[in-house]
Amino acid sequence: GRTDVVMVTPWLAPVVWEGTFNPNLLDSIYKLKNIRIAATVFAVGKYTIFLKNFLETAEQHFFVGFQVHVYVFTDRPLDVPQVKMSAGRQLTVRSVPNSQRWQEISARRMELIQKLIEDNLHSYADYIFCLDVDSQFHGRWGTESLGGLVGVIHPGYYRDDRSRFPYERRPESRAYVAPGEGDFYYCGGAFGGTLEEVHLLTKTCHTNFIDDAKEGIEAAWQEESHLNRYMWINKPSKVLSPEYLWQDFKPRNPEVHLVRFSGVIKNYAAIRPN
Ligand code: UD2
Repeated sequence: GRTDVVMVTPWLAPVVWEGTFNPNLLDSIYKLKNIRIAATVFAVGKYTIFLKNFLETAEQHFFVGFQVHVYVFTDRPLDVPQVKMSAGRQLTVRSVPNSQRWQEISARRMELIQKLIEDNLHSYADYIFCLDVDSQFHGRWGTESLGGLVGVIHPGYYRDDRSRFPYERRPESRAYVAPGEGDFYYCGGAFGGTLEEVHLLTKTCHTNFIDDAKEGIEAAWQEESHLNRYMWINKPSKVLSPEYLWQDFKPRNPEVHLVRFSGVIKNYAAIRPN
């Protein structure tokens, strides 16, 4: 156990930090269940440059020893690098259109993940994680992260008072979180859970994003704002600490004993379409 961090939420969901779980015990339990993990990653436009590092480090750290199916969504299928995958692991490329607005590329992920699950993903996976591509793995991300609905605490705000969380604050948006409300500020760059739970999340966030757009509103942080509203109403059954999505530009805080996955430093102006 740990005494320097919160290990359980007020609604009794575990908050996963290094030192709060026994990886060997958990792996042996899930091995017997023969679980299958899907991961989605979007690389649209110039973001294909991040794929090699993402995929190579996933091979080293993401559910090693389990059945993993990575779905790469891209408009540049020819730029998807060949990465050697271990037995039981595979990669599928899905074509998606590009867009002139990065906000749209990022937000549209919700709809495409919803569709992927509806396209009979149930025959191929039990759990799914949806991850930003401009990221890399450094340490174990495994069975300790499994749950019904899984959120990751954003590394940028977890030490702040909730009044400083960048939730959508306009009541007319369907992503609205009122002052004084909200549990954590969760990342848009990593979330997951069972197919059923992630299907409901992506469908709800997509519908709310579209309904907002019809009224000329785009939430402050696009689908991340909608995800935060969703997870305020529908509490995650497991919460992953910022070890599960750190940012390379941030020095590691002492309570973070292990960075497992992190966003790489990027030049926004050079890689985004606008
Ligand atoms: C944050 C979130 C991101 C999303 C965004 C708000 C984290 C760490 N990141 O990141 O998930 O919620 O805010 O919209 O929580 N993409 C492309 N091509 C593009 C632009 C984006 O493929 O031209 C994809 C790619 O998978 C990328 C993701 O969309 O990882 C998010 O875009 P971003 O990384 O530029 O957004 P960022 O860094 O503001």
